[in-house]
Amino acid sequence: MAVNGKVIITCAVTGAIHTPSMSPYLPITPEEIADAAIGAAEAGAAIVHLHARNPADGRPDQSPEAFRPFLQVIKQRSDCVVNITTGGAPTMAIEERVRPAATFKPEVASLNMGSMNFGLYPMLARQKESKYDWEQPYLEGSRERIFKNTFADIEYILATCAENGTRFEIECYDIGHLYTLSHFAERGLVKPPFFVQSVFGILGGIGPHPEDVAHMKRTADRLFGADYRWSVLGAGRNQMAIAAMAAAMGGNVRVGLEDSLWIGKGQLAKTNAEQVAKARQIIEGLGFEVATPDEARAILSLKGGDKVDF
Ligand code: KMH
Ligand code: ZN
Repeated sequence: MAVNGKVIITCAVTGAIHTPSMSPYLPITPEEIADAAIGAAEAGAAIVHLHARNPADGRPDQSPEAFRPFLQVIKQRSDCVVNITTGGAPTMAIEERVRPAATFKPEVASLNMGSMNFGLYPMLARQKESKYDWEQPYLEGSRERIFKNTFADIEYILATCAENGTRFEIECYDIGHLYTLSHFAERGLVKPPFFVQSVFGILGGIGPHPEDVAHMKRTADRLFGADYRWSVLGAGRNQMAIAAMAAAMGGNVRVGLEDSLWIGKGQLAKTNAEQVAKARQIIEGLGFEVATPDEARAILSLKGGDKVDF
């Protein structure tokens, strides 16, 4: 799976899962998001996966205006591949979610392959105080919220982004999502090589057990053969174990504070770059090399960093 022994590290620097009270190191402002992305790229990430937040209170913000300032800085200071979320946050409508990718036409955008429960509320138990009033209802509300990605939603994102030459980080949180990808591939709406980001350990999706990782790969191998590039992300404390498992099996790896705030047991990561460096150590320890941005572009058939609209 790792093409010529090159492993693509994606770093997801802030996301919409964690809230500011959980870690003082979570990037919030455009400056913090740009610095985090550039630091991650310097540490070895070929791709940065980006969300935006309202700088006043850290709330997920999917307006193109919130993305523009850090996209421009990242482009000036790094040649890494920029991947813009279309997941946004589970509280947002699909039209709002797709707007930044439609506006800026990045090389990669995320594409979530199924509707699901997305339980964030257990994290409330660890949080003594909330810095901002939106945090508690946001986390608590995940008990009854669906992260909605219907067939029509997926078609809408594909139709909006595909004409821009944007390709997809196809987020699969369960085995059924691989079959949904297969359905869209049969209809010719997604083209190989598929960049499958399999997600382990979200409450509502597949678990983080080695059997789960093996079953995900086995099923993707059967459905897509040589037509896909496999990447994994482990949520929370499973992050590095899942990365190590998948890298040993020839997979690519995603890390970053979107997926885990930790660098060790009970130890908050101070930067995204720290997690990238740790993933890099694992990859190189296994005898592989990390892919450069241009190697990632070749492996994933991307259009090139000069063909984006920011
Ligand atoms: N937060 C990850 C588990 C997206 O941005 O489209 C999934 C994600 C979704 O990255
Ligand atoms: Zn994301």
